[in-house]
Amino acid sequence: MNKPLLPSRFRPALRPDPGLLEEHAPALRAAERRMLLRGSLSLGALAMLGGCSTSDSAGIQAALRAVSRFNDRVQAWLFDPNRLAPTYPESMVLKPPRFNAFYDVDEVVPVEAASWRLELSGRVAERQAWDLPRIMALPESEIIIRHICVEGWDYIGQWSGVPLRLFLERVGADTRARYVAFRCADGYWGSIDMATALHPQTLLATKYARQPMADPFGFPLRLRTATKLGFKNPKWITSIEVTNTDPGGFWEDRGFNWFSGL
Ligand SMILES: Nc1nc2c(c(=O)[nH]1)N[C@H]1C(S)=C(S)[C@@H](COP(=O)(O)O)O[C@H]1N2
Ligand SMILES: [Mo]
Repeated sequence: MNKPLLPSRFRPALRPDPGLLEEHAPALRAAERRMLLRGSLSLGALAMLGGCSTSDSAGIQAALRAVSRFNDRVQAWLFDPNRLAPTYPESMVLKPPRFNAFYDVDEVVPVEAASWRLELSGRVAERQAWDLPRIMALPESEIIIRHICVEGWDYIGQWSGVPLRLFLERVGADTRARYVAFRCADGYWGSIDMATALHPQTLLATKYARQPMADPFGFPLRLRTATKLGFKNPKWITSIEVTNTDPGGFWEDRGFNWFSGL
């Protein structure tokens, strides 16, 4: 049986508003922007690409996945590890932030700080799990950036925590590996490319608006990167793996473009 290309709760073909596109214009390089404005490829063209008829939905989905994987490679190649995403004044920060998950906010199961551990695996020298006091003792950075969800909403948020680069170096991670993968207390999982993991605006966040992060937003530890869409920012992280094998992700495995960069 075919998996649906997009989860039904998402409206099709949602894009950030034109103002947002303008603001993030440096990231949307010319070729990509042209494709976005033109309204993407036609189904017919995709079907031809995959060598199937437009009535063959499995074939179309296979073709779309092939295009998406191709896009991952192009986007990774275009990604400039030194370019910073736009930042904002503190006065624009939304308090509290806007919640989202693959379930409702009243179903959030809070994580116990005392028993919480961060497991490490894959291409890392250090194998011992970290507890929260040890994480909190690490140097902290702060970012005020725009969170953009594919559902078509966004907000300015203020996150702080240890830069992921610093953490990876501290645990002796192989930073030439391709992926950093995350597993979460709620069963969610996700992964990012190493260039994004090492980007200066990528944090393991423990605080929102300078306060300890509240339960619904990923207490005690979540990823917050300035260069990816909302779903690429796992909350309630319980394990980090450094790997060369594509780890996919909860939404990525349901057809969302894996790179999903801004
Ligand atoms: N563990 C976990 N992380 C997650 C999700 C989730 O369902 N579970 N949803 C993602 C999505 S789609 C979005 S938009 C953001 C929402 O983050 P926020 O609640 O802090 O705004 O979390 C991301 N990280
Ligand atoms: Mo999202």
